[in-house]
Amino acid sequence: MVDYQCEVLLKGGQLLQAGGNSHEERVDVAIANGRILAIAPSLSLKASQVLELDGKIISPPFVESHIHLDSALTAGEPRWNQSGTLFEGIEIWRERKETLSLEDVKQRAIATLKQQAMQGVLFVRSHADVSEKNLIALQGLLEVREAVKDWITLQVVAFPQDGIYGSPKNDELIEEALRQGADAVGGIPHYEPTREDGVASMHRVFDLAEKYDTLIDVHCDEIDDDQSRFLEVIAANAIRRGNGAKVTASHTTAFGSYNNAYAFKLMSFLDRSGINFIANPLINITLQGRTDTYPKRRGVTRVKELWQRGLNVSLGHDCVQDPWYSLGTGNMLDVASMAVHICQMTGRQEIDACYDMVTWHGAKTLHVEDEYGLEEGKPANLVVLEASDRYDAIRRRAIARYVFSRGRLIANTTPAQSQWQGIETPALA
Ligand code: 17E
Ligand code: FE2
Repeated sequence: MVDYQCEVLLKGGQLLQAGGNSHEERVDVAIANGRILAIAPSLSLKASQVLELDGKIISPPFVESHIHLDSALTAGEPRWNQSGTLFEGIEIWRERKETLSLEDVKQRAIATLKQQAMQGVLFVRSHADVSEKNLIALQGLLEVREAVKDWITLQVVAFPQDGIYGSPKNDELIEEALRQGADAVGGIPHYEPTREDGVASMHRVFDLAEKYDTLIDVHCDEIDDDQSRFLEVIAANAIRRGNGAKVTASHTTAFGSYNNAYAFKLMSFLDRSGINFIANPLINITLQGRTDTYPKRRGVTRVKELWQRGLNVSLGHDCVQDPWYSLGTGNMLDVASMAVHICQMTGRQEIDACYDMVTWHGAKTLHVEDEYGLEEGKPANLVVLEASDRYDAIRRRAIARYVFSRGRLIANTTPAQSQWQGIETPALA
């Protein structure tokens, strides 16, 4: 009988390091009992499974820090978003959510999570619309969180899509969602009936987070209006309460439209607040700019400048085939690639940073850093990518060759092979 010392031995991969370049030297990684047992240039351990990686990169898993799983896979139901605006999307979803059932929510959420996991995503933060009279979206996603916990980590945000003060019952519903166990409290200040309501909703969100000890993730200033200024209310609350690390401002697309005099002042408050940011470049570039003629704004927050100042920025898909965005695959390299383009992060370190925004930075946003990363003793969550470094991974949308979750191989993908069948070109003399 063979006496195995580990379950899996990955041989000759390049380990990605947080904030740095790929390791030049190749390493072996041993997995045992669901955890990373050892990482060293060469390991001679008996393993039940040995995989030769031949220089492929070993990455910590992708982190999807912003998605709506309750609406995923409903594009076209009951109708297509013809204007392409956020607001038509909200109206279509309002009709679709009348017909939600638990089964419907759970089936679409799990199908989407599987699609994500097969592409190396093992940590997900999803919003659940709680401005919905029976809290079915929330209940469905809380059940899914439990059902999938052995292979993917799901966080659920209680998100009041129609505004906390948009209808009389919504304030009660969001609090009930926190009692039922949502991980984070959300908001949508730019869609509250008045500016004052928007400001009040932000104080309310911080009070609720304190009362139920949850994280905060607000859809904030998701509009091209340069007068939409709720981000400052979030920053001020985080500074006063000292909880910035647990607070996230999602979208903040209006920040791309603020005048620089205001933006520079705001930046120094953001520095002090230490809050996290999430941009959703696929969705921001399509939903925003819709009221412009030409020149047409990009409608994305100041990702490059926030990152340069050392603030934590991560990236999300936001949607996979829903009323706001009919495309989407769950692949985080699509998101990173779009960020490279619309945020103009084409410098070499900038491209690498966009990769980090869908991995380490996302883990920081989700507040799961303790269980995240490629270190001995941590849970063996990792992805082997068919790529030689981060830049190569983004450029070619490298496939996730092997996905390990809690030490188990949960998905593998075989590369497509193309063969040249055309006319041979004679070599030049
Ligand atoms: N709801 C919202 O307010 N904003 C979005 N981008 C999506 C849903 C997808
Ligand atoms: Fe969103």
